[in-house]
Amino acid sequence: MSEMLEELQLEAIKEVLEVYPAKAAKSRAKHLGVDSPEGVKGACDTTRSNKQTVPGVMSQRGCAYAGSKGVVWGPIKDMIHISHGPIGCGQYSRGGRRNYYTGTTGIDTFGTMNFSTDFSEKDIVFGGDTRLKKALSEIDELFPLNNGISIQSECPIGLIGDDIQAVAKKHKSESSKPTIAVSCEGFRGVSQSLGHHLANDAIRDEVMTDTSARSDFQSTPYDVAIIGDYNIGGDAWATRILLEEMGLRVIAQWTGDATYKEMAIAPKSKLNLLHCYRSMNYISRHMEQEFEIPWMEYNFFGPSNTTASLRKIAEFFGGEIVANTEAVIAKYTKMTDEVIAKYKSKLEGKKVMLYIGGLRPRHVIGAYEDLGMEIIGTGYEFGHGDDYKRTKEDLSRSTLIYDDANEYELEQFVKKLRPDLVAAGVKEKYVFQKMGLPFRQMHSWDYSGPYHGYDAFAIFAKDMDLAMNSPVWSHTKAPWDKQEVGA
Ligand code: ICE
Repeated sequence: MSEMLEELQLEAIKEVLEVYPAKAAKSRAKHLGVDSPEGVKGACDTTRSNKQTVPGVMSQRGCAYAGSKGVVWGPIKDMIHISHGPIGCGQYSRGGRRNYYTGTTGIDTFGTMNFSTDFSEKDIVFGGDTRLKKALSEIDELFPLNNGISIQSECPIGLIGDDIQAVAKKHKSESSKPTIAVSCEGFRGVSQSLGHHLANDAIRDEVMTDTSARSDFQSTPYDVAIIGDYNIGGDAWATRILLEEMGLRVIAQWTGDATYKEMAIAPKSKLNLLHCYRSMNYISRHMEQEFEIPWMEYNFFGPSNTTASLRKIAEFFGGEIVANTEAVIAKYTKMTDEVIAKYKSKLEGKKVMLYIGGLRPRHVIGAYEDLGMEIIGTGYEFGHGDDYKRTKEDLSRSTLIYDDANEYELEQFVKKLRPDLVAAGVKEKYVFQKMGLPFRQMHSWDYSGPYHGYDAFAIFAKDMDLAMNSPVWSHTKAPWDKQEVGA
């Protein structure tokens, strides 16, 4: 059975490549492959990744600005993040990611607002520094409770060579509030991944160095920081509940529902808990080197991953934390067993193909498997070699691996492998739904969530069941179920 699946997967790659001109086929072949838990040297070891997308191809990737403003900086709620450049980037990156926060928007929190210097032709020709200066002072006048400003560069800024660092420095000295310029122009790098890195570097240089925020901090032996949880649909809140029940104190949440101060006090943590490795491994390594804080990766998708992660975290602290953790696991296992009992019979054996950004293509596998579902294909839009290496541990069968796949490839792979569910992003959603296939949006949880932790598993299971077993699919047919007419 597994051999048949592998054959089909290899055939799918071959068919996709046949259509390309020779040069493109040669290049794309390096990004596609098959791997399995037994595979000695499979696609997870060899796949080419983090390379420039072939020009002219419809990529699903984002840009450096998306990685910095949209992903890392945007969720810090009490700062104002001004998109420096034309209006579109700020507008398109506003709100869609669903990183929840508490506070009064427009007064002390600003997460869903769009601040922009709204560039026009004149600014491109004559430079935009004056416009930026004006915007910064307007911000302080209109929103006096902001706890700092970050300037997020869009493409034109780097092209025309404005000195935003100087503007930021001047504003910082005048306002005495953090003013942080990030040169995350969209054209830099090959995807949003460089934006994560640039954003981490700015946190390292501008926030970690601000010791005033942590000078009066009272430590406890159980202080942890959640790193790389963006609180999509409340994920970080669901995570926090479990860590607190274990007896740990969460002193910072990066960056979902975070404040500037939470960013600055993280060096006081005893252990950094890293959920999204891709977007925040840089700063975790930095804190390890600079402040000697160890970091640990964990995975809160589905009960199996959550339980294993809780035990790993507890082991670090030992003593009563271990006992507390076992009690937490016992308490929730009853509930998650009931969820599995309710949904497994309807979902067992269903085949899933995933295509997401830089973490979830491996992290969510276990959650599907807890429901008896099978992952037959997965890929990253912008994962690096270390992400693919980590993916291997999560594979349970022969799996098609695709890096930086485009619409054409995904469509062909789906037609060939015929999964029961496609779980990817909004750019893919309607393509597959129109093909008559159940689909779940795995970036912003399709208006649902949270998906992290035990309670959230009930939501995840219900969402997958709704997507797969909705009566709507009896009114439409996948292309391979249709009778050929007149052929
Ligand atoms: Fe990390 Mo969409 Fe988040 Fe990951 Fe990252 Fe992005 Fe979100 Fe996706 C993200 S930070 S926005 S877990 S950039 S869902 S890597 S692509 S898989």
